[in-house]
Amino acid sequence: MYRHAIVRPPGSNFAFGLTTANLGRPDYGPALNQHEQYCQALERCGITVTMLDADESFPDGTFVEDVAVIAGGRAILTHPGAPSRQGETVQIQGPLRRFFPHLSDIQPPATLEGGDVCEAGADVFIGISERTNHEGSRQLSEFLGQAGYSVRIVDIRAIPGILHLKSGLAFLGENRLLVWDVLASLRAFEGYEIVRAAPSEEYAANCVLVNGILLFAKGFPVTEKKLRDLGYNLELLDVSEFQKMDGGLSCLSLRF
Ligand code: CIR
Repeated sequence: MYRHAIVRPPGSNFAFGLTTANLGRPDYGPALNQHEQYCQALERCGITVTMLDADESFPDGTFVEDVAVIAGGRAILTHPGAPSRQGETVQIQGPLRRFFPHLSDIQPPATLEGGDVCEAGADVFIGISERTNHEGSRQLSEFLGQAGYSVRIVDIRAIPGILHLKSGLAFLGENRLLVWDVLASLRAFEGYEIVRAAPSEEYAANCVLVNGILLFAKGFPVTEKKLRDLGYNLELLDVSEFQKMDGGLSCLSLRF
């Protein structure tokens, strides 16, 4: 069960963040509204939401998931691979310390972003990506090992169009994963039941299971139906403005 989430609304310079999406410039008003809807959905899942102030110094700062990893009741600050995002870890320390007084941290030359970390029960998948390097995965594995997790590494650097591992992978509970087609047969996922996101609905793979409710992006009907047929209780959210900035449902909160 998750009880808390930390979120940060986008700042007015949100559109100046990093993106590869080619979907146009996000609109600030709708982005704020979608963020508000997202927070309300978390609350309906039984979560107490800690809302930080928007931070104009970091246009990508709304994607709080990338700056820390929380697992097994402990938290570790990351060291983002995107230089423009490295300062975000300073901004999140205070709020995180209120819940986790003893914060660990990933040390350079390691890079790691939380979007590359997918907890799946007793396993944690760590993606090696443009943002997370081997040293980052090694340091995080050590931290997770102490908490009793077993780590599986997934190298996604050759997969076109994927930013973070969780852009293409979500844990659906019950030993089940939702993945992009191109990831479906990777050895790292052996032993898991695989549900494939429909081709051309890749963005839908970034969904989040929160206390029995699957927060799922609006506009991906084929994958949505697959999941409903499997018995999931879906809550649809419009995150189109965040998609324009390569972000999605998981990126917008730190959950614990
Ligand atoms: C970035 O490129 O860093 C942001 N514009 C998007 C980060 C999305 N985060 C995530 O997938 N965990």
